[in-house]
Amino acid sequence: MKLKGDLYVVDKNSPLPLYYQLEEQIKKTIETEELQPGDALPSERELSESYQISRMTVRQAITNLVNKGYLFREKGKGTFVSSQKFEQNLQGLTSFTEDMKARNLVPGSKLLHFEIYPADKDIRATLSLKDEELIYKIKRLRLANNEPIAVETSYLPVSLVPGLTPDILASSLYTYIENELELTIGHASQTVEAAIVDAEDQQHLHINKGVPVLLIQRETFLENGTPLELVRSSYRADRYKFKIDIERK
Ligand code: 16G
Repeated sequence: MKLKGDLYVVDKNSPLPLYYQLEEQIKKTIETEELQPGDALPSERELSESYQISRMTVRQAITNLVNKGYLFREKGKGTFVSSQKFEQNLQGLTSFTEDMKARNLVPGSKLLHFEIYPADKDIRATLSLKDEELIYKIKRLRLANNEPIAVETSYLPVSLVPGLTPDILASSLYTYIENELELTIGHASQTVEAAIVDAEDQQHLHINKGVPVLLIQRETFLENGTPLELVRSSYRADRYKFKIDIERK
């Protein structure tokens, strides 16, 4: 990183903590694209010498920026600037495949679990199923240009979506539902909340222990109101953000 002139200065008399001042300066160099995605950050030692602050202060600033998704660390190599976060508009009922293609990224899926079993009480209630009706439980790791983005667990009634196979799930579920089964997906209700992933998903997503994710639950219905799917997904909060356009009526 080439920090220019006055950027080398932190104000030791300011009430703002030094780590925060450094954090803001590094953030500025990323936002103004002085530092580009993939660029290496100077070492902790170099930063501590240039700014005349302790390495602990530098480390604190860097850790905060890693946790906020601006930087990422690679063992033995250093700290680098992350790519921009993927932004998804919450207005449209789109599929993961459509979202990624719209950004010119190559969508990918890795099937982690595929099972057919009689729905338990909770899922039965959400999907308005009769007793003992069979459902699919599908867990997929979703990727963009081979980078893990989300872990997605979906429940769908077998009677509504017959013939689903691991092969089909390697590409788009919605394409199969709409093009092969000729069903019309109508609307969905979705919630987003912060959560901490379990150890298994943390490994799939390549994130550190304790790093928050965006937990999204979607209930999707066909045009005629029949419940189609219940999906719980953990999205990497360091790589993904959701956008909502709001209007004052
Ligand atoms: C999205 C949907 C999910 C749907 C999937 C189908 C969210 C939070 N979830 O990930 O409900 O099952 O797309 O994707 O947006 P596909 O057609 O690419 O398999």
